[in-house]
Amino acid sequence: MRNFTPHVLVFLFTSTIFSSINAQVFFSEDFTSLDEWTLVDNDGDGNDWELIDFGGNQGSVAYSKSYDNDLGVLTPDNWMVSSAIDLSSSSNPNLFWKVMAQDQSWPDEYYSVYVTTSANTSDLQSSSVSFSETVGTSSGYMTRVLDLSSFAGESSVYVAFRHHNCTDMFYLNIDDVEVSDVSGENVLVTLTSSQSQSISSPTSNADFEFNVTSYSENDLSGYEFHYTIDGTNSTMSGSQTLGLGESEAFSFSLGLGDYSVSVSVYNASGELISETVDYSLSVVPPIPNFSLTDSYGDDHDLYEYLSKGDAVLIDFFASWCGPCEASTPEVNSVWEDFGEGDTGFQVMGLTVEATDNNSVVNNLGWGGYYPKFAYDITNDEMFYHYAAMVGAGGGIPFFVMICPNPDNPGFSNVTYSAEGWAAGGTSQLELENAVLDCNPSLSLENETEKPLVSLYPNPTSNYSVLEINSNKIVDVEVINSIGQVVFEFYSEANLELKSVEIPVETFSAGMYSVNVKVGDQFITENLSVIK
Ligand SMILES: [Ca+2]
Ligand SMILES: [Ca+2]
Repeated sequence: MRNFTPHVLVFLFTSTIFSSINAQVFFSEDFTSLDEWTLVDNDGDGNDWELIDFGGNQGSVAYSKSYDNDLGVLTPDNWMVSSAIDLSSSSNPNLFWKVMAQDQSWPDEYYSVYVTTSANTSDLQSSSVSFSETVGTSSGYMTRVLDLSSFAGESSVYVAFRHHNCTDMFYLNIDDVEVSDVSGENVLVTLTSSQSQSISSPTSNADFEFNVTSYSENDLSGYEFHYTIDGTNSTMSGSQTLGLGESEAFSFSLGLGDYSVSVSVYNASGELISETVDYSLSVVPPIPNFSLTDSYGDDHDLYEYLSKGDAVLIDFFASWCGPCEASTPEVNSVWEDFGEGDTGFQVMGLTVEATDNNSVVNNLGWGGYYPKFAYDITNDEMFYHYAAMVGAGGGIPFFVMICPNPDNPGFSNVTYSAEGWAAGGTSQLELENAVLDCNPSLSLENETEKPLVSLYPNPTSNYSVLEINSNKIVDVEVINSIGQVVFEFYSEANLELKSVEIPVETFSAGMYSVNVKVGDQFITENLSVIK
């Protein structure tokens, strides 16, 4: 399974488009449409270049697939050929573009770029100006440049991107294609590290790295990198001579906190040769806090649990995920055995599927009654944060257990993680042991303290489960506010524990009495239905 909700991967990286460069532009494409391109599905499988917006700073990008989560392995030969580009008034044209493999675990996409004066793919394929590479891993989009000076003065020039010679990876993404004249001294500054980084102890620092890339007509040297952190100016001198498209990295370290940073580059004569770029940078503890409302309407705050010494298991799932369905009842069993959140162990289920709303989450029917949370961007942020922290490959279900540091919750420890789940007891036992290792005051004996009757969730809008911890005869009636019986259940003495699902989805809003007769004992619970 490849990356399924890649929103945050790109979101973490900042980029600047080429239009900031002081140069004459002959062609500029940020892929809000494919109107300027002719697409050729040369392998004929019906899959071709398309647009996608991962929600990051790149906005919409062009992508071609070598693997599809529904179709499986693909062998693309997909062409994207530009409209005619008029370079008759150009003097030193260069082609720039940005490229990234979407899934860093499956990054070996191969592609070629061809440039010629014909839009025909066979002419393009034999063009004398071309570029090919296997993309590989990267921390965000990489800038590429191709010298088109041999086309200066031509009135119809075509640029083609071809995704081919690779299979079974994921998505090849292309963005910010530009053909422009390069003249004078220009540089582009990009942040190559994440805008938000975590540190392992309160006194550590995080490094922020910037790339200065030359788009200058001649080799560039003697430049200076200027940066301002919360109003304080500093300077670092460039130590290299940069040819066109070459980069030098500059970095500085910051401790815990949020910072306003701006960066710019000056040439040897003290003239500004870049855009001044502003960033909000932050250094966060390894366990960032989050506050979310669960699908039943209850509020949860991670640091509140950690501050009172609770171990917290986060279960990342999605409604379409079969292994998540298999893990849920076993995780639920551990949650119940350790007191359903009342005795020092919390479970929080966070979906990473953008279409999983409260209704989807409440109607999974997987037998999980621990708090679950409809999709929020926070879910994705936490998923990528913890997947990166423990080196997981991006699959689900994915579990992390946070063992509390009550005095400083941000520096609590992840003591257990699992990607995937071995159903049938193996993973369940591992999880139980991990809970006990983290919180030795907990005991599986908590199970025997389970109340005779419990009703959860309550309040509810969709369903509620009544559990009766007894092997006696059980008689259940649910009565509405005007005394009508709206649901009945009867069971002979048999099972030790009876679970009765109450069909709340058929009830209207209001208060209901759940009358339970267990043997000779009568118990009444109030059920609140919210619509
Ligand atoms: Ca774009
Ligand atoms: Ca194809």
